[in-house]
Amino acid sequence: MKTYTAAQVQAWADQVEERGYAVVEGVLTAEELIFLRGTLDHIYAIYDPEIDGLQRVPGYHFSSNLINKNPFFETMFLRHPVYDIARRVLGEDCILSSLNSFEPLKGQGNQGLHRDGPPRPPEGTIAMNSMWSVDGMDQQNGATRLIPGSQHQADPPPADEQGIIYAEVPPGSVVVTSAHVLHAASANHSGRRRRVIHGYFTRRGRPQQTEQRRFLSAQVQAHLSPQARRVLAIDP
Ligand SMILES: O=C(O)CCC(=O)C(=O)O
Repeated sequence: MKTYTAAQVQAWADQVEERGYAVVEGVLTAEELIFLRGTLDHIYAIYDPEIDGLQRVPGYHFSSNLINKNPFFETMFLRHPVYDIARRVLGEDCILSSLNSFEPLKGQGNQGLHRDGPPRPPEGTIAMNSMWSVDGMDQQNGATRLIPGSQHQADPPPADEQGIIYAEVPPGSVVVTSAHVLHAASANHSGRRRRVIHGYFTRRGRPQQTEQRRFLSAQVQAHLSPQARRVLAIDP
């Protein structure tokens, strides 16, 4: 695993605050990408909204509650430098709100621009997404698009999408976004695979999208590390 200096981590955190996003390449190794491609396809195939809390999204492969599905996910969200960036942006005691994965299928995925929550309140950024790209993203397979700087405003999305950029990244990269920046998945024109894992972090004390203590099995909870328990807000 690559290590980064505190100054580099701070520079990414500053990018999230100032322009709404940062890109960290090379977070997942080639071996991990092979493992994740097989594992996610299995997880998509057996997804059960009754067990995992969120409805499947039509036109997408989808799974929520990933930590319950494979031990790999019990530590992935704590990985350097992504968790370190989350702590800089949201505070040392920030928590994981949810760990989901989705993939727009061919011809699908053209989401409208949105914020993952309210416009940024006066106290600052309250949540941050980390999008772990398993296949790489470009404009043909549905890359995330966003309007840099829009986290500083509360305006609705502009109809002409003026100022949009596409987060085109190689496999293994993580795109970190402020929850308050206007962004969306785009249409997967090519049908090429576009699996992404969404690790959504928020400030401690805010509700989790997946209430981890409720949705993680007793078996999984029993062998989580103390650090993972803390970041998943398992204990009151
Ligand atoms: O995967 C992406 O490109 C963004 C997904 C997203 O914004 C959402 O599902 O709300």
